[in-house]
Amino acid sequence: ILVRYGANIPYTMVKVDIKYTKLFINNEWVDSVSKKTFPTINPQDESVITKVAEGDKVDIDKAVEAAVKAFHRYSEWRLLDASQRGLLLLKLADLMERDAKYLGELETLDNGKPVAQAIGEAQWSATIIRYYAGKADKILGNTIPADGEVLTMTLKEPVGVCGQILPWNYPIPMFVWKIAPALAAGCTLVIKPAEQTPLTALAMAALIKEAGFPAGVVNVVPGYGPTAGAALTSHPKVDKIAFTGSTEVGRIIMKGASDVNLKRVTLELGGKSPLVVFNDADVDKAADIAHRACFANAGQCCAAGTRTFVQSGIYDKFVAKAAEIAKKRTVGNPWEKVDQGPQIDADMFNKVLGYINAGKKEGAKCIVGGARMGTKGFFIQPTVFADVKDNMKIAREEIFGPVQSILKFETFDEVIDRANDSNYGLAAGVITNDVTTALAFMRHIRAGSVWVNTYEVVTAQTPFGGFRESGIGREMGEDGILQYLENKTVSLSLPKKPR
Ligand code: TXE
Repeated sequence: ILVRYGANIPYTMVKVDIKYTKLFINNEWVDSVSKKTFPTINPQDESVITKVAEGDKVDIDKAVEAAVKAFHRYSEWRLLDASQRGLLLLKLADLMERDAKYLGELETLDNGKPVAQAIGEAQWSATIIRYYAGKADKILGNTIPADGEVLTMTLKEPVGVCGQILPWNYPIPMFVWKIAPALAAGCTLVIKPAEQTPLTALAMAALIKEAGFPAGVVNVVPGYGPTAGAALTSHPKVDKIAFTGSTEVGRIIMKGASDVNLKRVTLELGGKSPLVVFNDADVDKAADIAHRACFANAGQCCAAGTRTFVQSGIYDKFVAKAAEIAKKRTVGNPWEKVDQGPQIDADMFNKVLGYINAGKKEGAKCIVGGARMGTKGFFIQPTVFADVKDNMKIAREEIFGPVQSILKFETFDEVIDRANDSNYGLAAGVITNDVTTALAFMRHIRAGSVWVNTYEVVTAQTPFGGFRESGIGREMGEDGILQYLENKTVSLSLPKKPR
């Protein structure tokens, strides 16, 4: 597929070579058993990019079988020294960096995000692999001074065969968040990428093979949620399921994971995160942080700060500034230097426009945007609503699009109550120059990540995940690898143990 970089990036034609469209099972590229395929759509112009093998239950069975075999106690993978697992991950990180431009371009084609951002995400993802590569041989158990004549220790062991179901909003980072800690821990994997964005997951599979991971350690089966995803979730030989996506499907996953066995479950789900701006903040800086918190990745971000609470003393000034910034946001061809590309697909496009209409109907003041952009592709104008009330749909439900809701507040306790009045609890931000306010905020807010005078600081080293219906468990950092480990307690009889 030929695409053209635009005027603001050196003007070249690039050929985005689509090398992999089959299932990746046991280090081989195979058709689905049914021979069925499904189209993946370019959100920029709604054209079919290519067709990809469509995995279903039988293909998931084959992939799980490969992963079970690769997890056998005498398998090549299980007999590797932990440090060697780390080296394989380091090699994978190098290959990702080598191919970051290609991976980013492939992502822009499939997902529609601006190409510079997509390439940056591939490069950032390599740093996450390196973090977990370093952890592979630093997984430590304890020795415990247990009562009685015993010597007791704990062994941290891989959970086993893991199913990992991915979303489409950050396909490369989400792939890496899932595989890196799991492989460092020594698990084997079956991954189902989102049906909207299967291409980079397959390109990553090719790099995993090139890096030298033994057959069956990583398997990638594209397909749909209710078929391939459900089969993976309820497979009796899968020990753990990790999922990122909607809260609605998160509930289905939890149920499925307890159908035939009792899988370990980690869920990273939706959010409706508050960003609270106090009177003492610098309005220009605050409006800028709030804008990026909300509109990054076309608003398709689970941690997006979508409820902007602004204290009454600076409310009018803030609203004017927020509108000014949103109007300047560049939206369009993702191969050019733009801030925002299209939404991912027709469903999400219609869903977001539906929320915008609901906002207007319920009486919020639409001060910027409020409509689609152009006539082709899933582009939506950056949209700002002021005077939003807590009970409006746009203040309660996850929109997952470029829509900012600004709400006014008077006092600290009032805003904490209102910010916490949500089923979600993924993230929150506060902008203030008063350290006491910041400290009190971070204590009282119910969210997995809290950012003070900044937003969306997410790194390999820091745990990420949600309170309440935003999820279960944490990814990244030390917590991330613990989710892929069992803790085995071993006690040895030790007569006459000195105490
Ligand atoms: O998510 P789904 P969708 C939120 C966001 C968005 C909404 C819907 O609010 O508007 O979810 O998006 C697989 N068994 N987020 O429909 O359906 C599916 O194939 C097993 C937040 O895209 O949850 C895909 O691989 N798997 C979010 C993955 O689940 C199933 C990122 C996510 O799809 C399944 C994306 C089933 N029954 C959307 N049904 C975040 N937390 O970052 C679907 N899937």
